[in-house]
Amino acid sequence: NLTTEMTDYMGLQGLLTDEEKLVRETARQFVNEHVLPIIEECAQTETFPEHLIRPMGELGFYGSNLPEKYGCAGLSNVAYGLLNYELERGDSGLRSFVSVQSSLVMYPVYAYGTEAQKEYWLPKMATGEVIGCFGLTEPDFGSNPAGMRTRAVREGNGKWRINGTKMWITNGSIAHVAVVWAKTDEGIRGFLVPTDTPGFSAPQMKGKWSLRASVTSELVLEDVIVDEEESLLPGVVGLKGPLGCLTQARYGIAWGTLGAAEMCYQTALDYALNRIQFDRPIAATQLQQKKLAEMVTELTKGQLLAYQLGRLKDAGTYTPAQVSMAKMNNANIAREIASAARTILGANGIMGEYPIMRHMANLESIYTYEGTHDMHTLIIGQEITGIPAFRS
Ligand code: TGC
Ligand code: FAD
Repeated sequence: NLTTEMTDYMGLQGLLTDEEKLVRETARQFVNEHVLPIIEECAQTETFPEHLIRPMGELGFYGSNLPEKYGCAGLSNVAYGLLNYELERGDSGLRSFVSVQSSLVMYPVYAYGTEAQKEYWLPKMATGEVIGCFGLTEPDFGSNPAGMRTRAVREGNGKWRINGTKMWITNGSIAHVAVVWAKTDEGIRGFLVPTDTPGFSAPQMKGKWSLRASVTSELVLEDVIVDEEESLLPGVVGLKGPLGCLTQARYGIAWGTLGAAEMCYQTALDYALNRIQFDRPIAATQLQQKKLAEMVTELTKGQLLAYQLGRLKDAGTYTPAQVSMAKMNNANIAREIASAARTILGANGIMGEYPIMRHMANLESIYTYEGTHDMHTLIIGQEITGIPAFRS
């Protein structure tokens, strides 16, 4: 009985262009047909659905807000956000795959790469022929990437030598190229490292209880030698390089989390209307109605926040702290909506037959990655007080 219509309490769809509506509907149909029937088994078996990579490329899902010149769709940022929403309605792992490819790999090539790097990599990444990953986090440096130990040293013959270890890297073991951030004598710099380069390995991290339908890996770089012209991203030096990419990805997450929330809300509403206890639907009780009313209210507020942020991004006037607010709020409310939905389903809420526990577990990662909830709180705190509370 579950509806396939978007939950749209405040007329969000009326604010969209025809192209944005089409993108959302195409992605929703793709998820209904190709993701929902298989995703629970993927999660149970800790498998990423690799067979969907090329079809998503054919639909233009990768780097969709980058220019058509490089084989991308050239969509608005709102359309990019809606795509994330619909994909994460299927599973956060699928949205993660597209986020990493688009915002964390294609974006730095586009924003910081040479013309030759853009022409070589972007069209192949847009189709899904080439898969990328983004290596910033290290075992001892998560929230504080400025402390990273990965080091790149000039060899003097147009080559660089890179040593270090990255951890928790989405797509790592299935990637053809890794964007690796490393300290150099000049500051932090980004390198495009083909994953078949001698000295590079990417062992998969198994045993997660969250994002099970997503590949997460370590990246180990032992005396990896790369060519400066092919590998170094010349357009940026310093932590602002990777943080600029994170701003793009966090924006997509602000939308994506709402898709997961919508799936949990709709499942709980449907269940509450059909589950009879004490001779009436549990939806007839004030307690369950309160939960459902709060869920749809938070979902709707999140949609309007994401939409306004998207329009600011399209106008080029948004700030990283505004992105932090949307990522922080929407990941948090999605996590709370999933948890409340779980209670409405009673014991059925823990079963894989319903999508809720999978989304609930996924959202624990989303609450933590791309900057934890706490870090985004502190980023907003810094913006409004002028005082960075991260460090003494
Ligand atoms: P700070 O001194 O504040 O900043 C250094 C330079 O960067 C600039 N900057 C930004 N630029 C663009 N976008 C942003 N969001 C930016 N934030 C800061 C800043 O203006 C400065 O520029 P300049 O020119 O003065 O050099 O740096 P800090 O070391 O004090 O750190 C600030 C802090 C804590 C906010 C930052 O370290 C942070 O955001 N930490 C969280 C780390 C994080 O989010 N990691 C995510 C790893 S990737 C990931 O999780 C992928 S999940 C993928 C998936 O599966 O979807
Ligand atoms: P820590 O930084 O050790 O934080 C632990 C706790 O301390 C948190 O609650 C945090 O909020 C708190 N804390 C830290 N500093 C402060 C402070 N100054 N004040 C108050 N509280 C503080 N990274 C990548 O580079 N690429 C990827 O593709 C990627 N994919 C990921 C996929 C998954 C499934 C997961 C779980 C993570 C991924 N990450 C990736 C890593 C992710 O970005 C980090 O886990 C995240 O930034 C937090 O770092 P940490 O886990 O080391 O936690």
